[in-house]
Amino acid sequence: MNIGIVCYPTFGGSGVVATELAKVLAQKGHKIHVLSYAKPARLETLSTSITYHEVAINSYPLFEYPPYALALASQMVNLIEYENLDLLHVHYALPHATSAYLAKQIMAEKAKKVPIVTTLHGTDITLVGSDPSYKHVVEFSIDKSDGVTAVSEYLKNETYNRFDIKQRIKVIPNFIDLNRFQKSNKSHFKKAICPDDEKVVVHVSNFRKVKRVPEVVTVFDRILKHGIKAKLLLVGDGPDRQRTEQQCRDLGICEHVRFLGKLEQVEEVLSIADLFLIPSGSETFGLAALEAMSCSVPVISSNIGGLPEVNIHGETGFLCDLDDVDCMAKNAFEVLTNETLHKEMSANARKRAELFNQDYVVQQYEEFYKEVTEKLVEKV
Ligand code: GMT
Repeated sequence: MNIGIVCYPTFGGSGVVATELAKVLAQKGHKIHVLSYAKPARLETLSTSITYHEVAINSYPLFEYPPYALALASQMVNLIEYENLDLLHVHYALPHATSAYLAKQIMAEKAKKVPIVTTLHGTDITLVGSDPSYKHVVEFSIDKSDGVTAVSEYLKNETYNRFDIKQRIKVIPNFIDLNRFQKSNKSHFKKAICPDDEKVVVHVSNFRKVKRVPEVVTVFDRILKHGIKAKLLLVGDGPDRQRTEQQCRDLGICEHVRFLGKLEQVEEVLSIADLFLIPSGSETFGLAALEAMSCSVPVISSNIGGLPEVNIHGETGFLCDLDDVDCMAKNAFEVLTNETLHKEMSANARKRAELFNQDYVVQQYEEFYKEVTEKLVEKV
């Protein structure tokens, strides 16, 4: 098929899922057109089957807020018309599903029907999308898509709870490249970071408030206070970074904490990890947890959102109530000191990650594309 994929270009989250999907679909022989306002972080490989299109947005003195959604819709029309798209798959409802609806209407005037698939990821439903300033438009645009998917059962239910949506929402979970995300020998890196063979605790996020990075540091501080020799590696960057750096200074633990910033090869850090912490306040899936699990790293997460669909309590790690740092610290101590438990959980984590194998999940997207396309043809 000739598929347009629309996404945000950001590190992590929906942008990563969309880009990885684009790459796998291209490998499977589809022609892919990726549309975004900047080149997505993981779209690094040169491929004859993937073309990247940047949304050009001109500023004008009148525009305090340049109308991105309109420029995007216009570019979608170009792609549908000149690249002869069979289907447009938008990731993150806001404003992508709305622009897609507009593009579809414009194309209908030109007597061309193109199905729109919208994948809901998270804050487009749980935070921004349900904000009164956007709600009606988001609701309408999701409902007008020809096919809607959500990355977890939790997100599907949340969407029905928060919006009046009649569309059937199909759950297609996020997926993982098991070859890329697997534990590999990084003994040089481990030696450089941990000369005394300390345990390695890792957190990866965009350091937004919702990720609760300061809680990661609080839990880590307790780990140190329990007498465990350990290092904390923080991957990513964002609004809470400075606050977290200050917290480390206040606690006097800076020498045990490394801020690694934004990294492409997260799997290299995960390869030396003994434990992954993700205490998020909201998480519709938790791709970062899945990436850790795929590298055989046990996970301690909050028991919220879609995280229990990924991390299984007592098997692949532990789930603790929101903000319960005592629970997280206690379980971290357990998993870092009980070798048998650690080994068992590491193996279970990898095994669970295998259920989210990209080969299997991407096939579900292909089948859904087919179903949605056939439904649209029947409507004619
Ligand atoms: O979590 C982020 O910072 C980005 C965000 C997004 O909407 O792009 O991620 C959401 O989508 C990811 C991919 O489907 C999920 O793994 C994350 O759990 C989800 N984030 C939240 O719900 C906060």
